[in-house]
Amino acid sequence: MKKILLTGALGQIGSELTAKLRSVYGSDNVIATDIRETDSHVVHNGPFEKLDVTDAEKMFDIAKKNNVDTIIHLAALLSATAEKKPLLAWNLNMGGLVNALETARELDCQFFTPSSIGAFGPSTPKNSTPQDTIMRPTTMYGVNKVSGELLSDYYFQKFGVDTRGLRFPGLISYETMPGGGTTDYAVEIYYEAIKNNAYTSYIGEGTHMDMMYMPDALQAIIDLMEADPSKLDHRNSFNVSAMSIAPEDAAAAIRVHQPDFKLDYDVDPVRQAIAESWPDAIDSSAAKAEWGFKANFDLAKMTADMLDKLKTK
Ligand code: AKB
Repeated sequence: MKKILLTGALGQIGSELTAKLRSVYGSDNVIATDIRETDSHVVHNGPFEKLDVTDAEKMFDIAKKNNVDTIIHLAALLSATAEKKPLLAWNLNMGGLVNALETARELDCQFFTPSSIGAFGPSTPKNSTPQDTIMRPTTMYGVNKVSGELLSDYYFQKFGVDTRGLRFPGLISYETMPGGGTTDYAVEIYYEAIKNNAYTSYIGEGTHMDMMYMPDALQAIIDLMEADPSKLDHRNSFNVSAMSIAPEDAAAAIRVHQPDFKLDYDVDPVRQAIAESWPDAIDSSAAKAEWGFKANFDLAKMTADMLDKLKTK
């Protein structure tokens, strides 16, 4: 049975991953941490500690005290916030990562951290973006993600730390809102569809980006962590995507349920430029071949589930 330390456990991925891991590995075996402490199931339904990931000593102490054998490091600033505060992003995203990798090295832990489609840049092939290709991002977030992939590979090659990672697309979910990302519109559009039957998109018409529904993302993390290491040619990080959509595609999927749903645009130049520097559609075939990645939700199935869950919420 794994004993897992999670950072950023109150964030969009963390809040749902904590619950999922607790259901798979047992509540006491998942130690959730975050810089904040809120009134959440993450805090109440199992071990929780407040942790600023730039505090290396505290991270190490929590991991050692709890005898963890796995670290899932999620705490990071997303692309749009990182573009506004590049130095903070460098210090937090890279400082937190190196602290988490060092803790994993010293305590001999398995390690997971997400990379992103943001690791690619304008010179990367836009369609069927290969697993191994040009990576020259033009955002601070992208610089952090490429550096993180390389650093994670380095810890595997140099120190034998069992590092693994996924290049996540935009993640769509109904439990916790994302914050500060470029792909956040694809979550907001569903909330606004329920509240106002209308949405004004800050991402322009025709701008395609990869997306995935949260249940598929959580399963992908668990499947990769459980994968036979002898089958992994890659480690940090695997392309994974379930769909490539533009705002009008999400709107069309919503109109199947709400025919009068209205979409208009008020494009934010900063987030639009970030989106245009990323691929339109990445190729997940290495993840499929090496550890059996599979997405169960396409746009239509995800839209039906999102609207249903948000109505109840
Ligand atoms: C963002 O938009 O910054 C994230 C990502 C794709 O990494 N959702």
